[in-house]
Amino acid sequence: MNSLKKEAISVLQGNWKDYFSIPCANLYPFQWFWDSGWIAIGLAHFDMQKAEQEIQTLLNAQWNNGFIPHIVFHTDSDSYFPGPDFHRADIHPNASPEYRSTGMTQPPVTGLVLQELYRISKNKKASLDFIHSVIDKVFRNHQYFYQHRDPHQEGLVYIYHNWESGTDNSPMWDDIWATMNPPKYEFERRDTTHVDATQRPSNREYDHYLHIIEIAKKHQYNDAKIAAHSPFLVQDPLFNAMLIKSNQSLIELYEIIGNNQDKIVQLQTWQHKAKTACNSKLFDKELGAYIHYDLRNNRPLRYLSSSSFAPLYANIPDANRATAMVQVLLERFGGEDQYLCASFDPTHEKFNAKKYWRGPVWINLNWILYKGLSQYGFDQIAERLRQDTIELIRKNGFYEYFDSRKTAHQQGNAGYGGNHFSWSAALLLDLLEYE
Ligand code: 9WN
Repeated sequence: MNSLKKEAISVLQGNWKDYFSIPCANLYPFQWFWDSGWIAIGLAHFDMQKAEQEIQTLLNAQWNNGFIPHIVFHTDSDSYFPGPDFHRADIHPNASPEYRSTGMTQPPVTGLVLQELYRISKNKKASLDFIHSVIDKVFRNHQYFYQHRDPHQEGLVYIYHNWESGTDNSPMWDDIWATMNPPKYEFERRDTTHVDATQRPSNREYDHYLHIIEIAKKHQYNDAKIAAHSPFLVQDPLFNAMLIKSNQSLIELYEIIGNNQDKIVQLQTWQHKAKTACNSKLFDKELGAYIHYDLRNNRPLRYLSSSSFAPLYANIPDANRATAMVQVLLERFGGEDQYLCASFDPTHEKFNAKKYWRGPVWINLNWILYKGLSQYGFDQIAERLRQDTIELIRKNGFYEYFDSRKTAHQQGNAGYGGNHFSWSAALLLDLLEYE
């Protein structure tokens, strides 16, 4: 077996905790929503039972309004801040009585992950039985989003916290921080005891993160009140693309299962409206890709990031638009000195090659872009993305993120954040299959 593959499997085995996986020891000691999805795809390549258990455990923590939290605190650990005592999601009337969690969510990848498990499975019947047993929970999660996160019934759902985006420290949030003036909180950061502080957000940025949670808590995490009062309310192209891709996956899986015509019709209705809205509201003609929209302050956030191209994976742009987007991707992100794909526009003054989501390459976004580009037949650039991803990991190890500048890799290690990071290992395992 390829030695990189062996190492990836051992990272995932090391992060497996009996019935779920942690993203990374010490830095992230609990179960995270979208991490679990990516991890399940990797697990499926060598242990389908664990892949299914990962998803089952996540879905067990679903609230009875369909909401799935972004962190499930299965164990006590003081190596992460903020923990359950800060989040206090239990003040929401629908919170799970059994699992402690946050009161925010993350990009809804579960639908697309179920379809990936089915694709990877060598025992389609057994996989279909599993999918059949959980698919309605995922449908209810989508129902939650369209009922509670789309106040103007546009077909686009909002996020109310940067931690819901998954791309937590992206420079576009700076425009929102500029509208806020949170108090200076007294708290003890834990992340910077595990990772060099220059690779993580600043304390002042954390004040903003905590303040939004305090406002949500003041309103018992009530969605309508959050929509009315949260200073952060954003329609995110990555988040909506994951929901749209997952809608499509649910449609196709329900078709295989049969007898679910009502749900298929509902999903198709959401799908049509969502794709149309994405194309009309979130596409920036001048920049040539999809951007975020600040719903609180009614303005587009006109920045290019790796999220700008995620709609390719959900088949949102038509072929002409997709071709033009690929040009933009190559011009801005694809210089000869760059590994694909920086998380933020490398030609922009706010680009920071080392800091969290302000520039470095993340493996999950590369996987999303690889899949999206392949679907449209852009095989050459898709293959470059795949090779870049493999090379970054081969050179540095299974880091959380990587410097996009090729020169940085000539001077030693240029992998940043946590090491032995689960989704880097999981999605590499999947990418290796396309050789
Ligand atoms: C907050 C677990 C998570 C990822 C996010 C990533 C980082 C957490 C943090 O780690 O966020 O959720 O404390 O920085 O930005 O995408 O899910 O790996």
